[in-house]
Amino acid sequence: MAAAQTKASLVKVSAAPNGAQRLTYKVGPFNIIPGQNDIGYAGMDQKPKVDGWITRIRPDLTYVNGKVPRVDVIHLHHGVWLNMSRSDATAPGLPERFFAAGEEKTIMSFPKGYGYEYEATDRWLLNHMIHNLTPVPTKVYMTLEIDFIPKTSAAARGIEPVRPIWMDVRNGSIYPVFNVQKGAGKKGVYTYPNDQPAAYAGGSKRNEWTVDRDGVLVSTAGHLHPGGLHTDLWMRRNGARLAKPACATKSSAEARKRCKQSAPRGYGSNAHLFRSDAKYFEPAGAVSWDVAMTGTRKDWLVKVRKGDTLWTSATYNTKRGAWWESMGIMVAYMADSGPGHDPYKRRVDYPGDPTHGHLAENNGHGGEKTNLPDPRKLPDGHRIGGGLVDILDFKYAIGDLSLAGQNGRPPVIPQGQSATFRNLEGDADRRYHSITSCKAPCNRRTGIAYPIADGPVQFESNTLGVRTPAAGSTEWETPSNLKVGTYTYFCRIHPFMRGAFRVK
Ligand SMILES: [Cu+2]
Repeated sequence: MAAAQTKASLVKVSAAPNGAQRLTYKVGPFNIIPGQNDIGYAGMDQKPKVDGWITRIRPDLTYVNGKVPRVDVIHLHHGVWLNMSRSDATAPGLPERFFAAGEEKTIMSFPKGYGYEYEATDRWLLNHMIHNLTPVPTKVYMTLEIDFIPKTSAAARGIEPVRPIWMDVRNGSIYPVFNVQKGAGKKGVYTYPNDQPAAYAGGSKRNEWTVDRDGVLVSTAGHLHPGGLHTDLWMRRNGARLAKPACATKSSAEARKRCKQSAPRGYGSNAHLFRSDAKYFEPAGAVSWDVAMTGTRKDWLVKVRKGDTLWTSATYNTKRGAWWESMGIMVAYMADSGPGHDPYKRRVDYPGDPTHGHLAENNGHGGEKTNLPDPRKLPDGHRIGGGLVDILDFKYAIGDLSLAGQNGRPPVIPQGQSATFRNLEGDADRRYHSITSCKAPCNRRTGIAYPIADGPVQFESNTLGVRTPAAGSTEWETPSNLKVGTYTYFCRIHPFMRGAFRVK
């Protein structure tokens, strides 16, 4: 992991609850090249100078002038903060992943009396994927707002340390993603890995972790991508059964109802610990980053024992579209001791609250009319047979809806043949593209909710580029079994890029 030491600076100090100071650091600036969508690493040369406790972290992204970029322009795909001085509990080959954020910008906070132990000698590394949805270069800072209690402060007395327990349906992968097909699962709802029998194909179950010592889970919240509905945290204890309180014997209807509601949830030896719900502010529903995840309540506190299995799953809506390169992550924080509830004796999976409200940077929803043509109504373009469609300078060379004349018309592929798309960008290691089917006419204004991968016939090139997070190839062939018709598509990475081809 080669990383340039990036400048970090403390830009603000203010008061925070429970005797903490709120320290705002900015890291960067990062030069964001046109269309960038790669993964980088940055050290942090400035952070608290004394040992202490971190009790809350809020991530953000800003331009050099301090403004928060619109999410349909610059997108925080993810930031993962690594503590290089410790090893990760659930993936011991990795440094400790102590905090992560995606575009939903979940705020992590612990109940009073718990904190992430910080040593001034800890080395931090930020793994970041900042995505430029446009061809316009810019500079951004990542900001990290930390509630910090120095060890010498009176407020530090009695704080119990917590460890991050990184639960992830693709745990251990450098780019832990999976694909969700439109229409997959049951009744438009798809849960990974439950609905994907080949998820781990004989390998270890990446979504599971065997608890390594007794302790108490103190908080968690999920991370999903657009289309995501919820992540769930479960626990399995060999031989354990959920208590069945004798609710029927209660004297009143009210008492019976209360009794049922507080009974432990789950099945077999599996106790349901928490569901982190995606609360969409997005008017179009579960299709964009205009969302907040719910986090556990302060009184959640779940006791676990050495040898228990924690497992997680991620659920997506598949009625509206396909969701390529999706994630399902749930970082839980665990203390070695303290009071807690037995999830086999009583219910612990009470709904939590969203960690924030609607964010103004999510106001560009898109979907308004534009001057782009409806490709179904255009005359035939070039007859390319099984030929090539090159992608260069953020354009599909033929069939791009932004082009005039013959080149802007849908090229014609004879039925039964395949044309080949090639990503010819000079910096294809940082500028990736895709060919992703969308519902015709697919010519409306770009925003966080438009276009989406909602083509009635699904096709997907995967991310064309040479290294992770791209799929490793710069070429993709159109399916040879397409029926006669005009097919519209977009680039998932730069959704202003739209095109069409015609099968005849
Ligand atoms: Cu692109």
